[in-house]
Amino acid sequence: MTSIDLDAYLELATSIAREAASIVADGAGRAREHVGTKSTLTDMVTEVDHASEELIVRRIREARPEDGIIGEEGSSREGTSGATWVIDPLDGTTNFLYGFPAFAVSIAVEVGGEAVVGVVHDVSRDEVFAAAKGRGATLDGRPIETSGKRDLETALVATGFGYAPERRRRQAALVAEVLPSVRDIRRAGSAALDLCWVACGRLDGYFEQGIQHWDWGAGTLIVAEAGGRTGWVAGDSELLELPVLVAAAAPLYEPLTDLLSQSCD
Ligand code: LIP
Repeated sequence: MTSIDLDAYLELATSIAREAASIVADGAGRAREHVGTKSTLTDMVTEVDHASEELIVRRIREARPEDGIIGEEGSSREGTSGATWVIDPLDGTTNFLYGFPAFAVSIAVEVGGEAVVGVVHDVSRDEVFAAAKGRGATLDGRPIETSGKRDLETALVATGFGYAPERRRRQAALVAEVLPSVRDIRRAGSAALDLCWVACGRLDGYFEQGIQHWDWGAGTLIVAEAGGRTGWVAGDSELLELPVLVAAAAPLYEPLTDLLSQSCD
C-alpha cells in the first residue's frame, strides 16, 4: 500500500477545509439563490456547494496533482498516486439553506480504500474535528474521545433520513423500533457532524442507512481514532433495504447493532 506523509496531508486537508468553510460562511447570506435539486424536490444543491467543491478541488490539484478525487458535486477523477480525496463540500445543505446551525465541510484522504486522514470543519461553530490514522482525534487541536457509554437505555443516539418518500417510510419505521430502547434520538441533518459528535461524546451513537461515501469518509476515521467503533449492519430486510452505518462508543457498538438487526427481523 502506498504510504503517505500523514502530517503533510493532515495539514493540507485542514487548511483546505478551513478555506472552504469560509466560502460556505460567506455564502450564508445568499443561500437561497441559485438553488437546484438532485434526487428529489427536497434534495437541494446550491451555488455554495459548487463553489466550495471547486475551491477544494483546485487546492488539491495545486498541491497533489496525482491524487484521485471523489466529490459529491461531480468532481471525481482517477489518480495515480494511490491517495484519494473524498470530499463533501457542504454536508447539511438543507440546514445551510434554512440557517439551521448544523452544516460542515468534510474532507478525507484514503489509501487503498482506507481513510488515513479526516477533517470536518463545522461552519456554524467554527470547530475543526481532525484525525490521522493511529494518531488519535482532535477538536480544535485538543484530544477527544467517545463517551464510553455502555447501556442503550441511557444512550443518546442520532440518525438521519434520505429524501425519497418510500425510503423515509422505512427509516421512520426503524426509528420507531429503536426509540423505546434508548434515552432519546437526535436528527441534526449532517452525517459528518453526527459522527464527530459521537467522537467527542456529545452523542453516544449514530446510525443511518443510505448515506454517501463523502458523508461518512472523514467522520468514521475521527470516531475510530477517538476510541469508538464504526461498521455496517447489512441491508437485507423490509426495513433495511440498504446497509446501515453504525458509529458508537466502543462498549455501545454491539448493543446498538444488535438492536438494529433485531428491529428488522
Ligand atoms: C445530509 C446527510 C445527513 C442526511 C441528510 C443529508 P447533504 O447530506 O449528511 O446525514 O440525513 O438527509 O443527506 O445532502 O445535506 O449533503
